[in-house]
Amino acid sequence: MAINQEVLDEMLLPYPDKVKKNRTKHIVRKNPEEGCQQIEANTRTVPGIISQRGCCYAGCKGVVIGPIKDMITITHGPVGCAYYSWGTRRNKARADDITPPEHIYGAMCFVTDMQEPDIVFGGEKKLAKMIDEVVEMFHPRAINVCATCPIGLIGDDLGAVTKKASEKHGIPVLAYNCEGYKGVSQSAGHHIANNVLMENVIGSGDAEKNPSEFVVNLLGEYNIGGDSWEIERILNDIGYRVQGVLTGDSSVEEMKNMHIANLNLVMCHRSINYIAEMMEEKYGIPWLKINFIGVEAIKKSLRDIAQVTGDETFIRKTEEVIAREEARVLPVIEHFRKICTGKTAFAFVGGSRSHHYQYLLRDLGMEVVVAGYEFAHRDDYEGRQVIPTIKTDADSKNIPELDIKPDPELYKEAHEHLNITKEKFDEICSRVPLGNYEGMYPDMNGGTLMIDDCNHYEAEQLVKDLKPDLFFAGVRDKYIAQKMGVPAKQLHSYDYSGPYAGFNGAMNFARDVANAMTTPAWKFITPPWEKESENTGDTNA
Ligand code: CFM
Repeated sequence: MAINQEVLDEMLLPYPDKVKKNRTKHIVRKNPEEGCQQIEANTRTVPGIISQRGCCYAGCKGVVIGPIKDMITITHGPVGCAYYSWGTRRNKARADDITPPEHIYGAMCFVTDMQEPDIVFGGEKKLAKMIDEVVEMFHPRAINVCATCPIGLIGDDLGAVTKKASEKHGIPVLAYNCEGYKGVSQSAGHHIANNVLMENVIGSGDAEKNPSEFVVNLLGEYNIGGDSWEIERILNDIGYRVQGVLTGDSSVEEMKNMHIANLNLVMCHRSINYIAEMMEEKYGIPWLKINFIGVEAIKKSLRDIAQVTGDETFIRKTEEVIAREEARVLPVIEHFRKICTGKTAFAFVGGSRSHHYQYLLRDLGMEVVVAGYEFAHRDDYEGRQVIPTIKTDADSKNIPELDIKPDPELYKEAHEHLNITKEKFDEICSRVPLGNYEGMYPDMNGGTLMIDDCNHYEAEQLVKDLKPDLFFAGVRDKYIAQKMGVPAKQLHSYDYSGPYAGFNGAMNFARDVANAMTTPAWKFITPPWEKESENTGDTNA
């Protein structure tokens, strides 16, 4: 489905000139003739526009730090910041691998509850007292303290308080200066969390490598609706050992020893690429982009991993697991595919899912006609190639060499691809050995639309004009679509369903999507554009 320029012109029409100029740069209609078109991303939202973005604190506390199950995370700030980031993300955790099992805190909410006098006179004493109380009551093995906007404004010294508390109680107490206003979105918070974890937790354990096993870490996977459990099931079946997941269902013990891995698998590049790169630099662990959303994508990811190991046993086992799982899930998916084929969808999600879910929707015969990220950077849209290079230094000499040697020229070109011709771009894409040249742009069809930081008004206009069969987004924009008679599903929390990753996830997703579109409820909703027509007496609408 190609989208006309008129639809865009109409959408941009009510904007003042300055806003129109700004928003135009964030909207790209794909024209394959033009090579890789540039999109503006990771810049400040126009004030006054109803954005779907979150803040720096949300990215740090809510996204990366929140799922660590055996650390207590204290929000230093007003109760609202803690309350609205409490238990909303559905990052599941098990208690059975933690001793004692009551030492998991994901279901609890800790906050210093800053009041007016604390803002006036400072909140450091209150924070120190709260850490003392938390240690006395819960005896946690580590504590995180996340700052909210007012903390930075009044100048509380988080680092000094946590350092003192750490010495006093003999446990790590980590400070995250992730005041909400920092950066332009939650993306800044991911970076802050990555830095603190890397400096203080990862690599601090004393586990040793066992040459007889191939160890992987799963990075950028947060176990929403049980996703990482399903991915781990598949990886374990093939014979890999998963040392740690960042940070879905993760624990401090696991994270401390993540440096012994042979390979890092990166699911959500946006939120964790910093750690992947730092671990490569510090410990020589290569990393590979993977995507476990959609049967074809899973197959490709598993084969890529096997290729990196260069091990015949893994290669054979991978094919066995794929064959076994496909035989089980494809007939189920096929049943729902009949309902879904030919349907169109919009996808507006954070910083990786709008792209990852395109594969799963394609498995179902659906086309994503409008896609956008809330806070991704340009490399997430346009693709960024990373070729894992297995080092042969003393630390990793037990790992076989890659079959396909990375081509330094290709690596260089990939980073420069934004300024090259379409021919060169296509040539690079076809030469990428491990299929990890990922990004929204390369995967979309000509004539479809990419929108960065799509706002409430734009989403509404596009639904009205293009009438998609399904609208994928978050809780903020889900109901815009539903009130217009278009079924909507949350791709952040999965609307209490899941997992959607892995082979089982693909079955769940197919079922949920087919159900969403076939429920008779939508027949009872008159969309606003039809009501407008009724008012004007236009009976042709
Ligand atoms: Fe990564 Fe995420 Fe996402 Fe993200 Fe998020 Fe999320 Fe997301 Mo919601 S870490 S970028 S900040 S995949 S919480 S698990 S669903 S916006 S697309």
